[in-house]
Amino acid sequence: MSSLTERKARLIVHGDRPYNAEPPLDRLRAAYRTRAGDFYVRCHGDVPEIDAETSRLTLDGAVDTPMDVSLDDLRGRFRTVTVTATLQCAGNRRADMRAVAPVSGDPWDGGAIGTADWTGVRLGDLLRAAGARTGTDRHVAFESHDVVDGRPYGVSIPLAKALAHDTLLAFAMNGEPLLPEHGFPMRAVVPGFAGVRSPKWLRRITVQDHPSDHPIQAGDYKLYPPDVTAETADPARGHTIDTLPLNAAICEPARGAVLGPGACRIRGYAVAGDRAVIRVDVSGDGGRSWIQAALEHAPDAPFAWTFWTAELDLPPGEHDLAVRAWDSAGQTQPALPDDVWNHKGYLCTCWHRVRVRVT
Ligand SMILES: Nc1nc2c(c(=O)[nH]1)N[C@H]1C(S)=C(S)[C@@H](COP(=O)(O)O)O[C@H]1N2
Ligand SMILES: [Mo]
Repeated sequence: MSSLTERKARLIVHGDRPYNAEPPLDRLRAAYRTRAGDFYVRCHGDVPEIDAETSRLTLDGAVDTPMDVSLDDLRGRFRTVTVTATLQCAGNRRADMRAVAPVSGDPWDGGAIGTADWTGVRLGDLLRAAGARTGTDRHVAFESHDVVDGRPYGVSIPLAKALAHDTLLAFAMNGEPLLPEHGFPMRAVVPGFAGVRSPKWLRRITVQDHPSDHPIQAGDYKLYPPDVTAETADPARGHTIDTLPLNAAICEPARGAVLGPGACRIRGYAVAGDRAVIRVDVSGDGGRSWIQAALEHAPDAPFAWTFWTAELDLPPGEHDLAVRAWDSAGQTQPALPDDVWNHKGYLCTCWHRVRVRVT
């Protein structure tokens, strides 16, 4: 395994403590399954160092039989499965919103996203084995080993999502143990939901009748209307960001690229939360006309992104490339950052635009 310093040097680093970084978009687009060292890192506190031999996981709350198990017990007791899924930060593409007005948080480009084969056990298998009591307003709360503002990182998901087939407690990414910055020795993977709901360095799971009251769940990661400011935001009225909306980005060519004349190959990704991407349109004239891209998707991976490729013949001059995807509900993306702007800079899903010059 490479060192953290070596891995950092390959990424665009937004901050060291906490450590936040994303890959350049052309490298992101180079492999359908993102190499662990190229996978964006989003941390709210310091990366904890955890001993996999002694580390334990607790499951308590509204269950018949609470559990307190080592990671070896966990693997021994439950079937190991692999799910190909995309993980995306709710702040992905936030940088594009700054064209409208300032936003809080790191200025992520389109690289706060990645796709991997996640191997672990189904969270639902644990919950069923423990006799989790079902009910309409039940939540599964998580607590992790890292500390954010004096409290352990904590979030929750609805029980129904915790019981879903593809929701995992993962210990491997693309067949290798998780890297420390991605949650070693074990994290949750909640496909289709914002990355924040997939806690890394997991230590406790609680079944309860209310969402987690940790600040990350109760205060952050809420979607507000554009007239709400940091001063007027009321978390109780903000929408909790769980399922992610449709999004797409152009990964190649890069913004500001200077290209030779002739056929220009445009490549990127599209992702649709818990729906499927059915079509991707690419424009060479800022959205006045569109052509359809060819799509590439892993079979049997409903929660993984779609790679796409299109070719445009561009005459000499400046050109505004744009992309928009369509999902299985026939919905597409808003055109402008003005359409999606919010002061926290979440869910930047407007058409991704890249200006290039052809000489
Ligand atoms: N314990 C813990 N889990 C966490 C976080 C964190 O700071 N601490 N960040 C979350 C956020 S906001 C995202 S987008 C994903 C990022 O996962 P990655 O760093 O493996 O890409 O982890 C989530 N899980
Ligand atoms: Mo995130």
